[in-house]
Amino acid sequence: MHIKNLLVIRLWLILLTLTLSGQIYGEGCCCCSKLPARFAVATSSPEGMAWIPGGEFTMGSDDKEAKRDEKPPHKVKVNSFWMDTTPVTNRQFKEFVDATGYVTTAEKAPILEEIMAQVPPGTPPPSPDLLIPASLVFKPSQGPISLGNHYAWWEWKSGANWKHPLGPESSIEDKEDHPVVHVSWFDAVAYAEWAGKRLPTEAEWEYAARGGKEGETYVWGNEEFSEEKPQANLWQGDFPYKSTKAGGYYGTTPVKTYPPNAYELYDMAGNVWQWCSDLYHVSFYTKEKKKDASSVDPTGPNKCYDPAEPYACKRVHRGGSFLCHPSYCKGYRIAARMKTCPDTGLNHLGFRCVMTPEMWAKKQKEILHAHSS
Ligand SMILES: [Cu+2]
Repeated sequence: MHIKNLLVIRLWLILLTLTLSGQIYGEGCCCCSKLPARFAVATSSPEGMAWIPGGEFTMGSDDKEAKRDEKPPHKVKVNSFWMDTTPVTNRQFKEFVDATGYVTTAEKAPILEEIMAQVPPGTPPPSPDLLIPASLVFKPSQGPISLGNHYAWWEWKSGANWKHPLGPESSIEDKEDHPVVHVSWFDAVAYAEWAGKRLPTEAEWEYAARGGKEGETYVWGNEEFSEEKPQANLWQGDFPYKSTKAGGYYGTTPVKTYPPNAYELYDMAGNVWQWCSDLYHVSFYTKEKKKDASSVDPTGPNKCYDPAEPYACKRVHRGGSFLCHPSYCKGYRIAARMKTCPDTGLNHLGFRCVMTPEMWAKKQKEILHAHSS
C-alpha cells in the first residue's frame, strides 16, 4: 500500500481513539463538565462549515434558460467534504490579512505585460493612468440603457479594494458580516491555503448548492424569484438604474440574511459570486458527457476557453450576485456558470472554501500539536 495512505489511516486511528476517549472520559462523565476539554478539538467539526455527504448528481442543465456552457447535463460523483456555510466575510478576511500581511491584487498596480497577454495581438495598450491600484465597481446608469454592453455599468475605480468596496471614501466599518469583495482568484486561493482549506471545484459547488435534490432550478426550489418576498439578495427594481429596495439600496447584505438551502448553506444564490478552483472552458461539459463513466471529483478542464475573450484564461465563479436580475442575468440559477480573469476583482465577487476529511484531519493534528507543545 502507498505510504501516504498508511499515514492517513494511522492518523484516522489516532483521531478515532481521541474521539472515543473524549466520549468516555469527557462528555459521559458527570463530574468533569467544568474541566477543560482536552480532546474537544478532536471531536468537533470545523467551525462554520457544513458536512456535504458525497453522492452522484446531474450537473448542468438543458432547461429553456440554460446557456450553451451548461449543456449537456451529465452525471458526476463527488466525495464527501465540508463547505463554509457562508461566503468568507470581511471579518474573516481581515484575520487572514492581519496574520499574514497579505496584499490583495486590487491593492497593487496591474502589470502591463500581464494585461497585454490577455487581449488579442495588436490591441493598443491601456493608457498609463489606468495602471494604478484599482478595482471594478458597479455604477448604476442614469436611466434605462441597452443591456448589451456591460462596460456601461462597471467603473475601474482607483483605490477600490476589499477595505474600500466603493472606493477610497468607503469602508467596511459595520460591514464585518458582509462577504468580502474585490478579491481576485489568487487572493481567494491564498486565503484558503492559510485557513487549511481550498476553493471548491465547480462540481462540488453545484452539488452542494443543489442540497441533495435533483434537477431544481434554484437553491430554494422551482418558484421564480419574488420581488415581494425575495428568497435571496438579488436586484429588485429596474436594472441597472433603479433599485426598489429600502432607500434604493443595492449591494451586499450580511451573510445569513436569507434562508439557507437543505445543507444549511447560506447565500448559495445572490449576494456575491463565488470563485471556484476550475478553469473555464465553454464546452467542458460536452467532453464530460462523452466519457464512459461519470467523473469522480472532476477538477475542470486543463485548458481554458471563453469564445467572447479567447486570449483571457478565466476561472469559474458561481451563484449570482446582488446585481442579478431576471431581465438581464439569471446567474442565480443553480446550473448557471460565470467566468472572470483570475486577476480581476469586482464589488460583487467573493468566495467560500471547502475542506476534505483529509485536510480536516491534518488541521486537527496541527491543533493538537500546538496544544501539546
Ligand atoms: Cu448576474
